[in-house]
Amino acid sequence: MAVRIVRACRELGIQTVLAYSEADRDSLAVRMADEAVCIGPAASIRSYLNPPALISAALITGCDAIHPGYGFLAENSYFAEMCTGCNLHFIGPHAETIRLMGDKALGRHTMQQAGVPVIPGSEGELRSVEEAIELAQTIGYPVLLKPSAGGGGRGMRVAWNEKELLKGYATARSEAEVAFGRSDLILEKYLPQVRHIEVQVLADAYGHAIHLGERDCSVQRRYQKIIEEAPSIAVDAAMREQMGIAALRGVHAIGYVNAGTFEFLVDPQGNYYFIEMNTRIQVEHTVTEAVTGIDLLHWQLRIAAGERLTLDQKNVRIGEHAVECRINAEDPGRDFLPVSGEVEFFLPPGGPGVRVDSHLYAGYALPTTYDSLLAKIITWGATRDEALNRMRRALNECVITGIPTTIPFHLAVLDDPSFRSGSISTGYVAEFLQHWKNRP
Ligand code: MV4
Repeated sequence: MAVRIVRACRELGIQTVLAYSEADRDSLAVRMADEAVCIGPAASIRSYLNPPALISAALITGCDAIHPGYGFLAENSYFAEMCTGCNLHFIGPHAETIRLMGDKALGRHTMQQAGVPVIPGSEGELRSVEEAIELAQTIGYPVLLKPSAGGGGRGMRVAWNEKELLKGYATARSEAEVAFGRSDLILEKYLPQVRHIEVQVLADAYGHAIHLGERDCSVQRRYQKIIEEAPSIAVDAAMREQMGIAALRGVHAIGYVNAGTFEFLVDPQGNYYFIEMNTRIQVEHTVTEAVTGIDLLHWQLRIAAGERLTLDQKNVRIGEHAVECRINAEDPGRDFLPVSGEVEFFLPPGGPGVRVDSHLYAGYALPTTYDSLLAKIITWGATRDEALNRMRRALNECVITGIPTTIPFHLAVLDDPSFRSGSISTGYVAEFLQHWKNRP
C-alpha cells in the first residue's frame, strides 16, 4: 500500500516521506519515496502503532498530511484526532466518523435510522444474556454474536439454540475483552448462505458523494479475503442502483468525507443487509479502479486537500469485469502457514488487461513481522470468463522463487466449476479446501 500511495503522490506532484520500521529498511517503498524516516523497531507497537513516533516524523520533515494506508492506525479515531491536533491532514474521514463506525452497535443503529437495510438484530449493545435469549426467540435461531468493537469477522460466534447462546455469550464477551479491550456484543440473525458484497463510495467535504458500484468478496478464508471481483454476478443494474442509493443515504447521514466502503451481506433471494462500514481505502480498491477507470488514491488525496469531487454519478460506468487474486507468502499445502525467506527471483505477469501491485524485487528478504501479502494481481476483460481466463494466464506467467506462495491455490480455484459458475457463499473456501487437500 505504501508503494501504491507513493505512486499516486508522484502522479499528483506531491512529495512523500515514508515512515518505516527497522524491519522494513530494505522495502521497495523506502527506495521509492522521496524521503524515508525510521520510526522505531520491528515490533509494530513501537513503530507503526506508535502515534508520537509517526507524528514527530511527519512534523520534522515538514509534511502536510498523513496517509494511514489500510492496516495499523487507519481506523483509529485517536490517531486521526492527534493528526488534526498537530495541523496534519489525516487522509480519511473525521475522527468522529471513525469512532462512530468503529462501534458496530452505533453503526447499525445509525444506518437503520438513515433508512439503510440492516440485518434483524439487537437495537444497540446487548445488556444481558436474558435480553439476548429473548431477542433470539423473536428473530429465530440461528443467531450470531459479534463484538461491538470488532470488525472483519473477528470474535464472531454462532448459536443454533438457547443452550449454545448461553454458553457463547460468556465466551464471546471474554474473547472480545481480550481482543478489543471492550466486551460489548451485538446480536444478529445468522444468515448461513450469503455473499459478501461491498459498495465503494467517494465523498468530498462539501456534501457531494458518488458510489462506484460493488465488489464481491465472497471468497474468504478465516475472514481474510482471497479473491475479489467487480461487478458481482449476484447484482444486476437495478440492484446496483438500489445498493448505491442506500450507501449514499448512509454517507449523507453521517457526513462522511473521503473514500469508504459499505459492507453488505446478500442472501440467495437478493436481499441485502448492511453489516459494517470501512472508513479507509481497502486492499481490493484496485478492482473498482479497473472497472471504473477512476483512481481512488488520487481522489483520496485531492479530497483530503479540500478539493471538490468533480465526478458525478453519471460519470461512473462499470465497464468491464475485473478480478483480483491476493498472492500471499503462505504454504497452501501446510494449511496456509506464513513463510519467510528471500525472494530469489520475481517476474510479474504483464500484457493486456493485467495490473500488478507489489513490493517484491529479486533479493528481497521478506520480513515475517507483518502480513504475508506479496502481490495483488488484477486482470480484466469484457466478460467474467475473459477476466478469469486472463487471470489464469497471468498466474501461470508469474514467477516467484525462493518462497512458496498461494499461486497454486488460486489456479485450482480458477478451475473449480463452483467458482466458475459463481454459485458460492460463506462456506466456499472451506468446502473447496476439503476436496483440494484430498487430491491425489
Ligand atoms: C455475518 C455472516 C452471517 N450472518 N453476519 C464475515 C466478515 C465480517 N465482516 C462479517 N462476516 C459475516 N457476517 C451475519 N449476521 C457471515 C459472515 C461471513 C462471511 C460472509 C460472506 C462471505 C464469506 C464469509 C465467511 C465467513 C463469515
